[in-house]
Amino acid sequence: MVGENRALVTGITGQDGQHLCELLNAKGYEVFGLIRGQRNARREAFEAEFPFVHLVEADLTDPTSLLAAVRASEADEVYNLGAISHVGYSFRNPQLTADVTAKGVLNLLEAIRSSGRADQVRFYQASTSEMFGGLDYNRPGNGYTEDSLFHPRSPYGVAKLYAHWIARNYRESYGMFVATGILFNHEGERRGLEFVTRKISNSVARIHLGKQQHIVMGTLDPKRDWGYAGDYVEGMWRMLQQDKPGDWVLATGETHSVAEFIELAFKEVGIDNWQQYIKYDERFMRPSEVDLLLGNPERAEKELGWKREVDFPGLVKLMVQHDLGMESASQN
Ligand code: NAP
Ligand code: F7E
Repeated sequence: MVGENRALVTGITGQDGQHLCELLNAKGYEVFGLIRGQRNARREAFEAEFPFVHLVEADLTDPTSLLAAVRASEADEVYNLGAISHVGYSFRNPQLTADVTAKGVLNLLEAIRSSGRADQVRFYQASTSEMFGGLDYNRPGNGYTEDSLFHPRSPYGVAKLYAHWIARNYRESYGMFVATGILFNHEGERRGLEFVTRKISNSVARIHLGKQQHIVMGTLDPKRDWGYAGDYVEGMWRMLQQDKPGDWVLATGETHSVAEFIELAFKEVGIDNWQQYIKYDERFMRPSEVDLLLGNPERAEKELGWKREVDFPGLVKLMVQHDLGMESASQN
């Protein structure tokens, strides 16, 4: 049976894609998800967990495949979550990052125009706090807003800034319904293990269970505005239900250091002297770092009626408890 609303989600196998497809399914959408690669290692597990999603084979770097995906889905909402999203990796593979994270958005917007569906489609672009970068001169005291100055500090941040502006340009030039969500870090039990919060929650669970001795880390000083991914996909959806498209920051309005995350995570398993479990490796350092991110979600709270529910201690607890369960059940 075909539902009333139809959504196409790129990056559906990623953290946000999984939360979003669950949310859309609960709201009665027919959900289509882009899957890439000849044999994507995530496909089998994804199909088992989300049998309601229609997977469409396509790649953000392949315009022909995107046009076919837009036509096949006949979507009225398109969420562009697909990206090379790891900041550290983007320094090692800057050209691939530009091709996927920057030009991929252009390819998708052009596919929508070529399909003749530009007037019917509402488009969400996954913009990021990494576009602000976080140098002293552009940092407002009460947090970055939709109007703050951008100064990206990584190939990822630069690629996302192009994506952000080309999305806005298609809104202004062609009158398309294009919304951008400038999202600050959001985490949870579905976060990839390559990101710092999940690396910590998983390692703490493993240390507690005697499966691991140390966590090998880069700098513990940077501060981030960390929220829960489940709360943030609700904000994405709300952006596409507005009368007019726009740009909205989603953030918690609080900032905490990597060290604070580690401290709370260890507390969750009854360990206070966490420093003895940390080892340093410069492999995890970046050529340029974003020292402090703090968002101001006032516009989203006022216009979208959105507010994060999970707070920082709640997020750390949720992630460590999830990983304790997962690691207890696995032999490795
Ligand atoms: P993620 O877990 O890293 O997922 C990225 C997704 O992009 C994966 O599904 C991946 O598919 C897909 N992808 C990579 N290369 C692709 C390509 N060439 N063609 C099509 N798809 C491709 O990211 P996330 O945390 O869910 O974030 C979702 C989006 O929000 C991303 O655009 C990210 O940059 C942005 N964002 C995230 C945060 C955050 O804190 N999480 C904050 C602000 C903005 P495979 O499974 O095939 O690898
Ligand atoms: O790093 C430091 C690292 O990789 C957070 C992406 O979703 O959010 C994310 O980008 C901080 C950085 O996230 C390790 O140097 C120390 O200061 O978890 P992360 P990120 O770079 O903030 C933004 C909003 C996005 O848009 C991105 O897509 O932690 N750090 N030691 C480490 N980071 C990692 N990954 N691993 C370490 O061992």
